[in-house]
Amino acid sequence: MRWCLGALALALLRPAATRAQDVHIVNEVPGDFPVLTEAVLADALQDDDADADERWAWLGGEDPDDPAYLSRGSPPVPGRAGRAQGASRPASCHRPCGEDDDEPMICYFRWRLEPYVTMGRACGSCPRNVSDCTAPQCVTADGFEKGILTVNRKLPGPSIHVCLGDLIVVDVKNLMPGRSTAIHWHGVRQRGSQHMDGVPMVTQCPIPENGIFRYRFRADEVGTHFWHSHDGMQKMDGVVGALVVRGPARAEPHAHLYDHDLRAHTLVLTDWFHTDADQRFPGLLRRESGQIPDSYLVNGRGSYRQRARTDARLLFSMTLDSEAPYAVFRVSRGQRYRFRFIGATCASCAFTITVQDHALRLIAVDISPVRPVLVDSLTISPGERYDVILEAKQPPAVYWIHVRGLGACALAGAHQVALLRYTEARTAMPSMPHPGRLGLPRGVVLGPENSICTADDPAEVCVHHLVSLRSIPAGVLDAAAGARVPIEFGFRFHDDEELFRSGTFQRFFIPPVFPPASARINNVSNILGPSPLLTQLEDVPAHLFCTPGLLQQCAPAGTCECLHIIKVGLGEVVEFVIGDAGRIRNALSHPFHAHGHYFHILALGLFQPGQSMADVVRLLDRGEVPFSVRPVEKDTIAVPSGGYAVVRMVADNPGFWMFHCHFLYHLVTGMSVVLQVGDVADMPPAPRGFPKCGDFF
Ligand SMILES: [Cu+2]
Repeated sequence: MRWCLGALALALLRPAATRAQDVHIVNEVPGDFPVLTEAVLADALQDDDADADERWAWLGGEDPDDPAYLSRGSPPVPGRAGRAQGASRPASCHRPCGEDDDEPMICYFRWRLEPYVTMGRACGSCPRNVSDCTAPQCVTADGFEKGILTVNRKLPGPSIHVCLGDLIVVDVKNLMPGRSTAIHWHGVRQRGSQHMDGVPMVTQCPIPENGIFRYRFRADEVGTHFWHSHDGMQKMDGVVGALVVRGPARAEPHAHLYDHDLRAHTLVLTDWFHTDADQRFPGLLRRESGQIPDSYLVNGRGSYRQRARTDARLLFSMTLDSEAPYAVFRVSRGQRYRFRFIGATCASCAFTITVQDHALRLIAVDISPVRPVLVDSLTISPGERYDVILEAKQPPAVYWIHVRGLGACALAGAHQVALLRYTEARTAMPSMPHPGRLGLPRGVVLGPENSICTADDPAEVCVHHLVSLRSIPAGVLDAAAGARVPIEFGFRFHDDEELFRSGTFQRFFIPPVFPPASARINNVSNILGPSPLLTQLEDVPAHLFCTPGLLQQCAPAGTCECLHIIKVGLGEVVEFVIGDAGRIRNALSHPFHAHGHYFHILALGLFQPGQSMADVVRLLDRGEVPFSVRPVEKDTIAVPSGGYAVVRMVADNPGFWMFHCHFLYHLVTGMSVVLQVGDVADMPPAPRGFPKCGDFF
């Protein structure tokens, strides 16, 4: 059913303050939602001190890969050439931002989360008949048939492209049997909308099966963000997508450097198992062991080539090759394009992305615009985003875009390709052979793994050496911060006898190579309660909380599971020293992500032999750790393997916020803390009728 009737009804009901010509229903949306009533909208408008004349629109899931959409041309956006001429979609929240006649819109989405499949019946004869691969509701992934989880039967899920100041409203309906869910808006601080952060048992009750939860928050920060399930392993099975907020071109420091900033040039980069992500936790011993992805996907697309293996699967290698269409990114010769790379991966690896024969001018990291730097490859960890400018100045042709797992994912050969196609190209595929698992020459690398760029090597650029173009808040660069919080993360490895003692049930996972492990911060494996801290603090059982006495007993070799809250004062400048307890060089570079805040990257370092966190703190106290002069602001920082990161943030957003490693299997086994910013009295009250949950016995 199309929503024409609904639109008509709403147009009749609308108050005089809104304008009839602004109501547009742009496509088919799932039919079993309650209508977003005028009363709710009026409520929304009153709650936000926005202009009463605010426009609003309804959006379904437009698909940037939809051939019909592409044939109409991407909606124009301001670039150097100003407002481009072309087919604009007036109802879409994706529009030129900050034009004189522009006003904030309400951007409304309806999402259905449900189990689905790749290469299922919707895909007809794909890939034999390639046109079937773009049929409605066909999800190809890398051509390997498997069960997945989807939002509106898309992989990745619907992308959100809005302008600064828009109100984003997303109704999430959970149709996944036997699963709860919650959606986190990664990179959105949720100032004033703390209850919309989407973390089960921290900011909300998980959405139960058949339940609907309405997320509602302002797009108050320009930049490349994304969204993903923060419940269980759903993100790795497909519940993930892009969220991009654009601002006025006049406020964009790099607007003069590119001609186009197209929705179609957003790359959601995911890693991909050929099994359920759930099966990897705690993990198997004899087959599909560890948590190493089989491949990567670029905007949900790719192909898979069975890598050479020496295990039993070799017998089946002929049946595991699969071809599905690659993601294609179109450019015209002589034009300059802003590309947005989203590190939406989950496994315990960073990955690198390279575009054949095209250097990339880095202009933003997470939400920070930076002084431009020319690189050939970028290393991206889960949770990070990078914006680059690609100049289409090579001979018109088709070029490879290569994504390659690093560390353990490199050993496993996990990789993917996509295509950069000049519109003037006369061939469909690159003339160069498929770059395979090893990929393209990496050239100058942003974020080289296992390096903190101390060697003055021009082929290495590190994130703490980038220059932010934003002003630095008062106090961030002072000699001493208002408070210091050491965060030493690592693992406790368990022997089988201890782990499987009758009557004990410790949480663990089976990493590749190493013994069973639980993940920890400051020797504590964090657990959450049965009720959210933000709304039902009094319902969280007292015995779950880490107490000062218990924390003192949490020794490196001991077992310590409790609800780990670190409180900081509202408005304080807080310094985190995030250190790798493993002290192993060339291993994992854990990406730490803060909810509700951005932090400034002041320094990255490597622990010297025998050096402790306390030693580093002493160096900091003596001013012997050199700080970045204009540190970039990020919400996710990859801590060097065997090293540390020094970051500072202004704790100006009261609430309970997750602070955690963004490797999925580390998060679910306890590598997190909850930051309590301010007192409970500083936090906003729960919205009226907010769902509750908890124990009953
Ligand atoms: Cu980790």
